[in-house]
Amino acid sequence: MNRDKLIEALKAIDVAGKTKEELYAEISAACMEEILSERQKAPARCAYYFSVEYLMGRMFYNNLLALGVLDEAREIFAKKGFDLNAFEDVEDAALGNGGLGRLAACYLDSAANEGYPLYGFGIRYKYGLFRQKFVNGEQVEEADDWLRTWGDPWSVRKESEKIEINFADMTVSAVPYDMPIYGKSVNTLRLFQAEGSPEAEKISEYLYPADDTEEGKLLRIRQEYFFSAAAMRQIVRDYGKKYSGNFGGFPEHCVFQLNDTHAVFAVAEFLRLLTKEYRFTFTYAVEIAKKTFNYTNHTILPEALECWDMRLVERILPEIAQILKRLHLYAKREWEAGGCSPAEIAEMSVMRRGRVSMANVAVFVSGKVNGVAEIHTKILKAQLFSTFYKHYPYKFLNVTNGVTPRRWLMLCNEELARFYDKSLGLKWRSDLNELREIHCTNENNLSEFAAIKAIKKQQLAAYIESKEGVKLLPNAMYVTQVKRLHEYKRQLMTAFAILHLYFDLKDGKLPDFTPMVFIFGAKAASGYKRAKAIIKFINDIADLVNGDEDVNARLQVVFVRNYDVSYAEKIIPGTDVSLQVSTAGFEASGTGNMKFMMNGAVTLGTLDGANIEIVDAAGGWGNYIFGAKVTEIEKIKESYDPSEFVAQNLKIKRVTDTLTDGTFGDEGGELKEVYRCLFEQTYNSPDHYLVLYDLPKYLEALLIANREYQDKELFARKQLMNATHSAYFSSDRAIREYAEKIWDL
Ligand code: 26Q
Repeated sequence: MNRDKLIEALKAIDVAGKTKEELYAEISAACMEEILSERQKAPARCAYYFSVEYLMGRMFYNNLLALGVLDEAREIFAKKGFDLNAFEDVEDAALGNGGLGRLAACYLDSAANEGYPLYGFGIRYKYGLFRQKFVNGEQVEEADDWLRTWGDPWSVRKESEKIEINFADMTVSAVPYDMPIYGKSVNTLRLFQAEGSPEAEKISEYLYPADDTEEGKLLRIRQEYFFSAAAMRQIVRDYGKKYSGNFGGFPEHCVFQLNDTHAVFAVAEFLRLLTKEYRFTFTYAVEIAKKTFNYTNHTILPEALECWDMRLVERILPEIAQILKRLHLYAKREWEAGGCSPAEIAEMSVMRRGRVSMANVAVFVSGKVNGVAEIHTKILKAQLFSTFYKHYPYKFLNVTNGVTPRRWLMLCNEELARFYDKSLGLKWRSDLNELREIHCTNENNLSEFAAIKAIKKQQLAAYIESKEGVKLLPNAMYVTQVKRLHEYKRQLMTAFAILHLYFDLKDGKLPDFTPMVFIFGAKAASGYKRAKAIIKFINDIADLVNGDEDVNARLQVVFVRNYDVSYAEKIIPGTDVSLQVSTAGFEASGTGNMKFMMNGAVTLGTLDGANIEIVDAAGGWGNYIFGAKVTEIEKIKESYDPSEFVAQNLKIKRVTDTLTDGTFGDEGGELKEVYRCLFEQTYNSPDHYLVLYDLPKYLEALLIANREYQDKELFARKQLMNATHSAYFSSDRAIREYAEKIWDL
């Protein structure tokens, strides 16, 4: 990359008479020209990342930062009278739902930054994750036509490299769009678009807006096969040509990472290609596959484990169905020979009761299987994959997630980054461990940090006022829960805690209460009724609280619309307390928790997922931990009876009663349904996620934090402790672990 040339090109851009859309296209094109001029020799060994989701967000600022021209470009255009912040209106590339999709994006960023050859494959959805509106407090989804206004200047269509994908009932062209990922190495994210007929185009039309399985969906199977097969054919054909069909060396040159089971059809396609097109034996093909594939698990929720009906697979992919059946028998034979019991074989089997378990295929064929936080990996070994673990202990390892400090610190919190520059020089930018040199007891550091936090809170308040029309209380603590809406994440428990505080404040019971603002952001899967009811409930609570003159100078609730990557970039730096309150054992890792930590928010949460490691790294002193632990849950459930619990605790009863006593409108009976789910035996286990059980301890933790917040210096110290001990949660560290322990790059 020729930086001087790029700067000259930027200077030469004339702003007069141009719309911001035109300028966006022109500036992006100038950057792309430099990025694409980079010629790199093909590396001897490459890693390929298979993910059905990439939540990239906006690429503009990220790319200018990576190119090292962001500050200068701001100046150049300011002089011309154009503010580059105008591009904050550019739509996110939201080709993902949440954690798993954003993780893929962070990993691409870090791999390029660290100089590892990592190539991503996925789907170029015409419509990304829906845009969320509220109508009377209820979520309404709108199509995310992300290409309409701003186009996609960061990708290049590769018409000539299109690949034909065959289904039993149609043939589809997979047209690649390549997005360069710029860093020490320039890698590529290749997204395939389905073309050919109106039927074909449907395959890449929509991202599935659920972050758990919807059963038996033909279109989902088509999507998964479509992109995995396109990627696999390209890789296998390129290799076959280069090494004249000698696949013995394939595992030395290629390594595959499956981002959850969503691309497991790539395994079947690989076996199909090697046996049908290259005429190798099935055994040979499987043995090559075993040296090449790896699998990351992101969830233990049973409803999110993909098990496809074999009749569906047979109908549209007969050859693939055949391959899966052969693999089933192949694995069975291996296990019989290895002395596994029939029960163990049934447990691990590829097919059961007419369904194919994508997770079992993935574990069987993978050299390495990893969980995404220490505790999650332990649960994989002890529960979900215990039989596999017994027979293949060497396959399993942990790689705790990470987030990219470029987007989640340097870009979203320039003020904090500049404070670090001033204190440490620039070396922390390539190694966050340097941040430990910042002394958290030094008064100067504390007051500078507190001033930065105050600025980020003001900026956030101004932004929320402009977007939502709500003026946040200026001198309050900002307490935030932003993530997908899921019962296990327990936004409902936060809602109950707020109501509890509300009633206490009304009753004059909290005399020393520091004003608190609760900020929510969350999308619910469009078919997930209970999650939608919880959104409505929180919006109704917001109306009640914010409209009540008795309390609204001390308590405020705002649920922002359409929470996405760009909104996160504003909310996270402006937060004091990060809520991470999932039921222990259910949140595989969480990654929002890491972004908050990096920006100096304290965590108030349960010992679940990566929270455990965050508290370890920052020191327990800096955070507020409460609630049932993973090791306690089973025992608690033996005797837990939510009705009895509430009968013993009338203040909690007052709160849960609001679901049914007419405090809020409930024409469709959705709140009643939430109520029944907490108390009635008809649900296999009432209050399955222990919302009520953990609520008293949650309140206690909130009130301790509220009291300690009055000591400004103490709280700033806790926050700075978190920020300066977040190096471990950089995706640079995580990607190095993948590269060393799994990919051998
Ligand atoms: C599967 C089949 C059909 C339709 C949808 C799906 C589907 C889609 C998305 C299933 C799961 C997902 C996404 C899961 C996810 O985001 N998991 C999160 O991954 C993060 C990164 O590892 C973790 O930090 C979170 O704890 C985990 O919830």
